[in-house]
Amino acid sequence: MSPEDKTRRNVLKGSMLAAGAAAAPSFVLPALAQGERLVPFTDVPDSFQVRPVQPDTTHWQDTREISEFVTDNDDFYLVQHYGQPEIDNDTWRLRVTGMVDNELEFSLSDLMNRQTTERQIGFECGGNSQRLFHGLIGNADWRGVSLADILRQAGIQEGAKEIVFFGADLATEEIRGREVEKAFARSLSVTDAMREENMLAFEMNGEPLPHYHGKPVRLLVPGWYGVANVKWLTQIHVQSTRYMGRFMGRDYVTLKKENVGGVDRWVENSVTTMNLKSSIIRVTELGGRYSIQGFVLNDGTPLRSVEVKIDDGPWLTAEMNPDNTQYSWKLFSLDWPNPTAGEHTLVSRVTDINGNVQATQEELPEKVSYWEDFGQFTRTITI
Ligand SMILES: Nc1nc2c(c(=O)[nH]1)N[C@H]1C(S)=C(S)[C@@H](COP(=O)(O)O)O[C@H]1N2
Ligand SMILES: [Mo]
Repeated sequence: MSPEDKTRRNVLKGSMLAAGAAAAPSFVLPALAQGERLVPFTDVPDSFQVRPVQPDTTHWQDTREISEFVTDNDDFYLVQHYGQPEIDNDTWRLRVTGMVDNELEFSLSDLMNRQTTERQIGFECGGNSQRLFHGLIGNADWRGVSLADILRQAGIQEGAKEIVFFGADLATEEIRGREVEKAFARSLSVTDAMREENMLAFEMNGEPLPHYHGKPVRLLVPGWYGVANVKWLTQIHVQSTRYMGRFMGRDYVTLKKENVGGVDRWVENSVTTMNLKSSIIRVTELGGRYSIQGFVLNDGTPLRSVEVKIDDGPWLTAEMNPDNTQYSWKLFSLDWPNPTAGEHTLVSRVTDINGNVQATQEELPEKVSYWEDFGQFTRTITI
């Protein structure tokens, strides 16, 4: 879709909303109502651009333009490391192999004929960052089947530890001077894989899973960074050893300083559950009324509060969008009456019910890799 199309569509969304009702609730992030405008952030450089969706490339959102609780399939960010493989839904099969009592094979209709569940799941790439204004993000309604049911049907054998999920996308990687063909793959421990929330999804927002999002079936691990959600899934393999692939052991690996039993050590971890994070994404103005809006992502732990600080003022409690669900993204907004003209700083922080507070940038552990960028994000804006 060209940027022009996208703009036109947003205009359409806006005018539909304005025609529909003046009573659009302020806590949803609605498309801009008539007369409403986005207040420009001064931290977004002119060079920041959202490219249209193109084959095999990464796509991110302009988070200032998030206008729906559920992200359109075409707007939902895209990341794929080995390109986007062509798959024929009719000949596609999913196999379950390895340490199981019954090896299984499913066609797409086999899966669609099982009991299905629907779940809202929002996630971001583990490499999402302030540099992209957190645009590697999306929130959708997914339908699919329970992963745990399939694993129970296969019968995981004693001694099994890890479950590997292979995609159909392959690439030749040079590893220690040798060229080898590898598939994209990620693994979960048996315990993590058996969580009842995990699903094998074949529908996104009521449509068959789109090609770019991993058709016909992808894994979804609610509460985890996007890399766990293996697209173009073809094989689930149960084994007794750790799976050591690029996306478990070399990439999506955070290197940070941690206290290990009294000793400061540089520690590497594969990215897993999403850290507690909020970010302000847009400020709108309508007839002199200002509203500050943003999102939260985390591992699904219920939240206690989201607060916003304007300049050096107190932390103010934001209003949560009533559409939020446990694994969706969580949108919030705060009315900002009568801001003074000039430059302002805005920052948000989220606290969960266990009292964990989103860290400031300074409180984050010393970190080398850019994975897991979840510190408080200070924005600047001119009124
Ligand atoms: N088969 C396969 N699955 C994959 C990937 C990939 O490269 N190949 N990328 C992962 C990463 S890093 C992310 S962030 C999410 C992105 O999912 P989306 O493109 O549908 O937003 O897919 C994950 N699943
Ligand atoms: Mo990612």
